[in-house]
Amino acid sequence: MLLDRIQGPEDVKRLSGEELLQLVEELRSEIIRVTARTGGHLASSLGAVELIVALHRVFHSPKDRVLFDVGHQAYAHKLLTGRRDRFETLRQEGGIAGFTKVSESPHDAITVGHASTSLANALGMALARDVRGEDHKIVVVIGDGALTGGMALAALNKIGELGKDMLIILNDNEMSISPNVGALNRYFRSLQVQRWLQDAEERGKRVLEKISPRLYELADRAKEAAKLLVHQENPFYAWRIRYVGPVDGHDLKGLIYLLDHLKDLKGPTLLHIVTKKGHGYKLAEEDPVKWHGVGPFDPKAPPKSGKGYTWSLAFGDALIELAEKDERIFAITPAMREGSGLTEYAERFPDRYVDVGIAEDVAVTTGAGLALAGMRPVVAIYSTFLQRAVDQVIHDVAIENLNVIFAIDRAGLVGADGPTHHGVFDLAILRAVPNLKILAPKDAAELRAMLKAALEVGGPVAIRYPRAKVAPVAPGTWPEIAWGTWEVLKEGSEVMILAFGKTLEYALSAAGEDPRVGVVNARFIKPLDEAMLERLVREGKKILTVEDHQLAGGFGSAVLEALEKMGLGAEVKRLGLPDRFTEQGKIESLHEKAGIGPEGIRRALAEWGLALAPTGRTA
Ligand code: HTL
Ligand code: MG
Repeated sequence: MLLDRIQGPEDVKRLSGEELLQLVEELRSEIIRVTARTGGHLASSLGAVELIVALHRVFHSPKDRVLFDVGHQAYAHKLLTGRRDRFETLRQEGGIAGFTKVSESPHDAITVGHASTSLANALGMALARDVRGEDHKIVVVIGDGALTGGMALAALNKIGELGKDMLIILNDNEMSISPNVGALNRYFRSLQVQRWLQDAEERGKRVLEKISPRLYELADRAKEAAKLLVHQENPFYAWRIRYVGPVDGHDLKGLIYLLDHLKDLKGPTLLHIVTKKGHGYKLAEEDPVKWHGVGPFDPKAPPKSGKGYTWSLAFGDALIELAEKDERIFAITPAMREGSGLTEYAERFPDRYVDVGIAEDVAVTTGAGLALAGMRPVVAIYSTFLQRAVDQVIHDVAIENLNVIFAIDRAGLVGADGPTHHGVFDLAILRAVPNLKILAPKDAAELRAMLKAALEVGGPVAIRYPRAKVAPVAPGTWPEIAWGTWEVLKEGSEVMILAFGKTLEYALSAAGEDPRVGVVNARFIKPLDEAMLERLVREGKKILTVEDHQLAGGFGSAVLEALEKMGLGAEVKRLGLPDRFTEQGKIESLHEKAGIGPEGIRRALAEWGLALAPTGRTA
């Protein structure tokens, strides 16, 4: 295999034109082969193979800086920059990351996983380069989805003003995870149509028939086209960013030619390339949404449809039933329709649904606007991405105690996506915000009870649930929940474990049948059930808190603060995630490592002299 000879980008520069094409094929096979075993962002990475080969052919990483936005499309980059040997470990515990990561390779210019950060990073690097009088190139690869983020647009605004030398490659596949949204996106579609029509005029109607994937088959034709394609009228014109495109992003020769010509231009240039998500793998091309991020699969057969019932689906189903009865319900997603379980809702209630793009800040403040206008918005958002909208929660929603419900998905450790995606800061952040209530259901029925209660109680309410399966409940199930109360699942004579969500299972499993150890479903994180806490402490029970969240500022901290406020002395132990970033791995294994799984809970109990047999019975 050619790939065996590629130790680094310099080796890409030695290949012949024929070999380059072969390299592209080999990269695709390798990405499919490994992703089938590890799972990962297959469709995005397949779509960027030609671009990445062209980049390493023309630029000199790591001297030249190549920044990948989100970093989920960069598998070919990993394979070409000395990580072939370790590629098998992609997304595995102890293995290489699914995104670019500075500590992993000098060729990874940024550590990333969240969208829209590349351009501001590039601006910083350009400022540093220029103040030091250095001369390396800066190249940004950003998807059409990532370009919907405010941070990307704001950085472009500044890059244009300062006229920084930089090549920005817009990798446009018309897709975010689901079909992309936004006015810019619409504009790009019209540009493509214009381009095709132009071609048709120039070369006769027959060209239209083969709206050709090989727009630049011949180098001299590319030259012509490159001139032609520098549009005067484009959205970047006002920002003083040179715009070139759109061109075929799977035409390797054409790309190399263009990059070679654009690389020395002064000022910022945006090259718009058009690619197909999943390119070269039929199943992924046909269903890029499903193949955006996949678990392990059989390369010859599509992954088993559906991965069982999840918290996301339980939320989506509940919201549909609520929306049927209450016309004020309005669902908002920042580009995560499928992941948040809103696919069916979006079909059923298209006029009470909005995908704002990869713009969590906009999602939250749009919720504020809807609430001010009398609606009952539900912002469906992953814990990790809510980090992007902290000020919007505080400033736009909480100050006026607006009726916005936050359905916080993927709370806790999320597994193979690793530290950029773990949802382990939401409690620490949200607990500090006045007016905001924070709840965590133990099952799908309780999630429904909480949604209903949140609508009744009003004001901002956050409901957090993990990336996990959950048992479905029958439609029409709408149990009541007494606001602010915890629930004793099992009495214990010596220790009460306070847990919620995912760690509740672990607590129950650790406690087993031992009569000394009880378990409480601490489903209200704010407000806490202070009455129950007081009762437990007055009965002389020791308190063990367990949370799938950072220890700092989390639920255990809230319990300690409440005890201090109530002037109650109690023996308390807290289990949670330590003060460091948790790496990628299998969720349950990461939980055990962090000491919040059943074993960790047993160990903590043992420290109190309560040795339990592995089955949970008294030893
Ligand atoms: N919100 C933020 C701030 N960051 C991320 N990463 C997401 C949500 C979730 N997300 C991805 S990849 C992706 C989203 C929305 C779509 C990106 O679309 P783009 O790239 O057009 O930029 P493409 O996949 O090649 O089409 C991940 O979490 C990996
Ligand atoms: Mg895209």
